[in-house]
Amino acid sequence: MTFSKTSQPELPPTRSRVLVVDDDRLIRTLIREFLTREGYEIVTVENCRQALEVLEEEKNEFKFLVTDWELPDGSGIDLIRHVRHVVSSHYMYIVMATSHGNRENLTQALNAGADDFLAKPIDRGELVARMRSGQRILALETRLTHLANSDPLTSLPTRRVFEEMVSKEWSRSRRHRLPLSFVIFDIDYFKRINDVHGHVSGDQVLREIGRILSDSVRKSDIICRYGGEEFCAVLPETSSAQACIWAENLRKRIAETEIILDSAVVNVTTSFGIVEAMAEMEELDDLIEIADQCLIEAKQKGRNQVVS
Ligand code: GH3
Ligand code: MG
Ligand code: MG
Ligand code: MG
Ligand code: MG
Repeated sequence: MTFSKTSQPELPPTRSRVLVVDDDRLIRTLIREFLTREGYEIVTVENCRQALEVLEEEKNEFKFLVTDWELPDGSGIDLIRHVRHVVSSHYMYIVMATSHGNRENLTQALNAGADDFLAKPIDRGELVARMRSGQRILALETRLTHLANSDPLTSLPTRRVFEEMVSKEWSRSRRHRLPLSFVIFDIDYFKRINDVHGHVSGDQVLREIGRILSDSVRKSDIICRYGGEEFCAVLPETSSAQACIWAENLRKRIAETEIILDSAVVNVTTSFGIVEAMAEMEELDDLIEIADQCLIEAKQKGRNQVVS
């Protein structure tokens, strides 16, 4: 059997942020130098208190934590335990760096939640290699999260993720008394596309509509493929009048797009239902129900239009 010579797969360039916790200034400087050269973004702190402050503020930003064992105001072990407890939004790769590298300590650090162990004095090659091993785990996690959270056909967020995000955004809008609009749209006579051009072409049309939708929203808007040929958008800080203008533009853009299939070029139209969230509405289902009524009306009035 022959093995490929390149043992390290090429990793994408990274701007991953690393939190380094060590009371020794020389160590902090060394790690910063070694890892900055590799493209990492380094934040250094001297003790547990500062580490917690930084994590609290920018919890979601750090992909790595490299911590010392003995810190002026506590132990790295407790810090790791705490971080594992509070950071649940993503996986943080944790490396314990210490000169107490005996087997017992190693076991204790791993049991507390560390992923890896780095012996002091710090060797550049070893540090970089251990970080790279962490990158592999994190890349896998990112891929799995994407797979679990996105519709395989259009890559839009799934309905479950959409509902979670909408619920958070809706609470925020209520707190700040900001408008929020819900838009649902459905492809007109989509069954015909499948019947005339086949299911694969139907899928191509859905992908193209998903792409146009993604391309038509702001970062703060929340979108998904809601069902077979139905899509949704939640537009924060947007009144129903503003949402109608947005939907009208999207409707036109879709109608004007020539979708190139394997055997033909087609145009499709879409019908829209829009509702603005009101104080008396309590659940997403209330919004969907009213928007759905508007969508049905748009269909009855002849399709290819927006009803609010
Ligand atoms: P209307 O204008 O009233 O919306 O008519 P329509 O034909 O679009 O609506 P209908 O609900 O009768 O048909 C929707 C079709 O969408 C039927 C279903 O087979 C198709 N569909 C649902 N999901 C998919 C999918 O993932 N891929 C493909 N190719 N077709 C799908
Ligand atoms: Mg120390
Ligand atoms: Mg339809
Ligand atoms: Mg229908
Ligand atoms: Mg439908």
